[in-house]
Amino acid sequence: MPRLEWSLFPFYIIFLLCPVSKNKLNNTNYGGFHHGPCYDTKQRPKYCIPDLINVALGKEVTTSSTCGHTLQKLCSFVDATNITSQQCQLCDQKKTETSYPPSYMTDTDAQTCWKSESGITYPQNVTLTLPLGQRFELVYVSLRFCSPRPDSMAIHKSMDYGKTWIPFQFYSTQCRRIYDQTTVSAITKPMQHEATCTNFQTGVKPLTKGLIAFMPLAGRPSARRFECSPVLQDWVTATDIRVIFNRLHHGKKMGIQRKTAFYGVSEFQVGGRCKCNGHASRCISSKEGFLCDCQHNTVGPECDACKPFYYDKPWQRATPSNAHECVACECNHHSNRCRFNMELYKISGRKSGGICLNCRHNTAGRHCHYCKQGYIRDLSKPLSSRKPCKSCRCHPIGAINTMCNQTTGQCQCKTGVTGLTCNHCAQGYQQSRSAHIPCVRKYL
Ligand SMILES: *[C@@H]1O[C@H](CO)[C@@H](O)[C@H](O)[C@H]1NC(C)=O
Ligand SMILES: *[C@@H]1O[C@H](CO)[C@@H](O)[C@H](O)[C@H]1NC(C)=O
Ligand SMILES: *[C@@H]1O[C@H](CO)[C@@H](O)[C@H](O)[C@H]1NC(C)=O
Ligand SMILES: *[C@@H]1O[C@H](CO)[C@@H](O)[C@H](O)[C@H]1NC(C)=O
Ligand SMILES: [Ca+2]
Repeated sequence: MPRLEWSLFPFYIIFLLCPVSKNKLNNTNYGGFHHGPCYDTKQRPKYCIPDLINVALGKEVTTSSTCGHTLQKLCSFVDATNITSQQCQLCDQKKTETSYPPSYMTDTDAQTCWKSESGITYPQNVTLTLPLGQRFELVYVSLRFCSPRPDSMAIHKSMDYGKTWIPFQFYSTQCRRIYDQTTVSAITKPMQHEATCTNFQTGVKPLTKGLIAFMPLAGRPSARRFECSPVLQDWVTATDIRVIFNRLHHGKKMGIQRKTAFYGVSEFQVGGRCKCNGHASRCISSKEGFLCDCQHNTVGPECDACKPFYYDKPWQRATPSNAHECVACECNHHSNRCRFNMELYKISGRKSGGICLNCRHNTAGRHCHYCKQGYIRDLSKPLSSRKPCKSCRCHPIGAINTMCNQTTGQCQCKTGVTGLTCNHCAQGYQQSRSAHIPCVRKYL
């Protein structure tokens, strides 16, 4: 794991979340003991987010220009402050020692450096496209240069895997001229999901190892309440990042010649978190990319669904005031399948909407909480036992059918028949040989 630029972002990492309400949560823990940031010390579910990771690491960057197709001379500075410390190198892709491929931007080595072709002049541009492979919530995009930083540069993002692009941030010494944007110093609420242009981080010095770091939430009014701001959650979400270098610094005074100047990047980092909807504190690298380690009985690549049988409440994103854990259906251990019903959920005062399916052990009902027809509750056993119901045992000849009154156990007897299970003739009746009319009136 490469070192992240922590020192730059301390103010940012500690952003406050929405105030936690005093509502007592009473979530039942259905499976074992829970550890980690998604549960509190009393085992109650808690809003949690995954760690920040460099999601660009090892990813392939596509560039519109890389030096060395043909032999070229590129000049850069050795000393960040000394304009006479210029040194020139040859770039030639035929040899590894003189190649500067795009993979050098996302490796773990700060010394290796990608270099564009030299002699690119405005309005020609150089683009870097970085597909992230999935959706992330971005905390920063940073570029470490091995050339002077660009005079004008734009960062765009895509949320649909590169179909459409949205401007993320502009950097320019001349925002109006290059990007037709005003130079913005403060971001107001209505424009907090819009790109702005700044001349910050555009100076020619340091001549080498300069940094451009963009933090999509920095200075946005709702950043402190990020978890409660769908606008900002959307704003930081991206599947791809594109950087467009629009104009180089150049000039005799600075000792930079157009012919040998280039864009060079040694580290392209994107700090991001997996999108787990507040239900995971880590995400795990797999063949399919990063997958959330979902808690709170959720599943899915972004913990965006309740796991099977946890359908008593509708799925919801967690917030700092309510973890919105998925809750198991209450089926008294007689079913492991259920479905959610919104009507029932509303009628219950938004408490419970699960309906158990295929109740076993002769049970029936939404919660498998009573006995099916022909059975009566065996009060000597708990409802959740494997035999909570016993057969009515209605007499096959004496009773009309196999069903009995579920509170009293009384079977429905034929005329002249009596007893709980309809097993003998009533007073004034005597047994016959007919199965249809088992008891007939006595003739005195
Ligand atoms: C929490 O739920 C349990 C049963 O699940 C109940 O006994 C307890 O009284 C509840 N506590 C509160 C504070 O509602
Ligand atoms: C600037 O670099 C040049 C060449 O490396 C060196 O001769 C000169 O002394 C340096 N100047 C300063 C002020 O360090
Ligand atoms: C980059 O330059 C190409 C042609 O050189 C142009 O078609 C494209 O629109 C430019 N892109 C941006 C974002 O300026
Ligand atoms: C069951 O028996 C009780 C008590 O006699 C009676 O009130 C109830 O109506 C009976 N239930 C049915 C479904 O017949
Ligand atoms: Ca590198």
